[in-house]
Amino acid sequence: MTRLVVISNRVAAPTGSHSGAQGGLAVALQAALNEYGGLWFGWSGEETEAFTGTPEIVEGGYTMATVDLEPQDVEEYYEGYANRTLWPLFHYRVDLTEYERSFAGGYNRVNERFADSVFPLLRADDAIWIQDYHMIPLGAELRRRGCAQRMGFFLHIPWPPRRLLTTLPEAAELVRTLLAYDVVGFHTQEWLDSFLDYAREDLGAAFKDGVLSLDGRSVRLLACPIGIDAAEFREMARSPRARLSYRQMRDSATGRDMIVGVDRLDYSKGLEERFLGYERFLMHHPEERKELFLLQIAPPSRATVETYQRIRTSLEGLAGRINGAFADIDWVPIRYVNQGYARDMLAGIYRAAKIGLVTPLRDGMNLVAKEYVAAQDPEDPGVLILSRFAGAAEQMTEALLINPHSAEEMSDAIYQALRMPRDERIDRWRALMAGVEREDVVWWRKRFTDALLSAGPVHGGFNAMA
Ligand code: GDG
Repeated sequence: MTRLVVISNRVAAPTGSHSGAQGGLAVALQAALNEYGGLWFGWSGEETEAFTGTPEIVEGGYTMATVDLEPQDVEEYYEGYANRTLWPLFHYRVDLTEYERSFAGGYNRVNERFADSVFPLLRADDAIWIQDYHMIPLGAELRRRGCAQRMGFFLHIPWPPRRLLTTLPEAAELVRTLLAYDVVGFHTQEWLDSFLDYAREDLGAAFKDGVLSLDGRSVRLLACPIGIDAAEFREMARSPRARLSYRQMRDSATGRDMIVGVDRLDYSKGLEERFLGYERFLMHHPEERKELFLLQIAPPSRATVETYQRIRTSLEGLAGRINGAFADIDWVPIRYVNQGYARDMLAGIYRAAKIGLVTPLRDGMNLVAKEYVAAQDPEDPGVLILSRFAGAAEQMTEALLINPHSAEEMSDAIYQALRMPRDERIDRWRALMAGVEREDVVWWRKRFTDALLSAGPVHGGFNAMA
């Protein structure tokens, strides 16, 4: 039987536990690998003096193989090219993008090292699925080492518009490496269209029936929105720990309505704009002030990168200013929390919130929006307010869709959500939940792997840099 090999920057141990603090990608892939069995390869998250290339192996529901990286690798590949070049650029933030040759060099070097390390672990009939922007050139590196297996790549973040991508000195080279894959997947048609625009206009690629052709290679492009493990999440929302956190939140709310936001502390998530929109609401609706509060959970991420330190400082200032301006002895408008919570506790917190405020400025998909929906009480569901610029907005059209840059739109949506009759909340929630259940993580995984498996074995000879 074909084995699934997943390769991504970070991997999660095959423990099957739901209580750890994990990102959306980790949860989604664990669900896929547990069902399939297989191999998950990536960076251990650890540093070593001298790269050995020999993976450490952990066996469980699937096999986990990880390698340590040298400090310079981490600096140039992870903190540099991945987090300071590709992440901001692909989230349309040219103003925050750092264009350093050393970053690009480190990125290519580490992808070569990953290829060297994983290549001996591969079997002839594996289907290889490489994840995300850290590893765009890995497929090309594997092909160079003689890898003829079926290979797919999935991008978890947006693909930027052509005019923005052309600011990247390595753009053409990077895009050409994607031709090493048999299937390339994006969350939405919008990201796929942006990719296609660049490939056609700048590289002269042809496109017909979902297949992109360039330099004698053909790649199937797929819009394939990721979902959550909806059934698991719904169950988790009813678990004893979720009930406990639900009860704790309701008690501490003392009859007030809660708005919840849950995001990694990242500038793409629009946290400052969210606070400003909420402030606008407090200014425009003084009568509502003490009837609600905003709980913003924002565990720090990428804390060694300066832009992330800046956003943390700026948000603390903003929360302090808004609380200073509006708080009373018995009420604080924003509860701003910089730590992570176990997933089952999060499920209880989502369920206790009358409004889920998910307002990224740009987001590949956004799983929090789907988790919020899955955690609701079907008899008395809360309202999802969702940014038009999250990939999730393509599917979740029954949410209150807003432009997160507009404080007024956000304020109006909060008001509408608070006033929304129960019947309308139920109608919207049912439609949203049906989508979350139908297009869940298993659907996503199948859609992608079906396309990958039907690609057929590869006819070697790929050389992207030639
Ligand atoms: C990238 C793309 C795309 C958050 N706080 C805690 C916690 N989380 C979990 C959430 C959710 C996940 O992290 C976040 O997923 P998102 O999708 O919202 O965002 P990114 O981390 O930026 O993920 C994104 C995703 O990849 C998948 O393709 O949707 O667009 O940017 O699952 O629940 N989990 C726990 N404690 C927390 O405090 N346990």
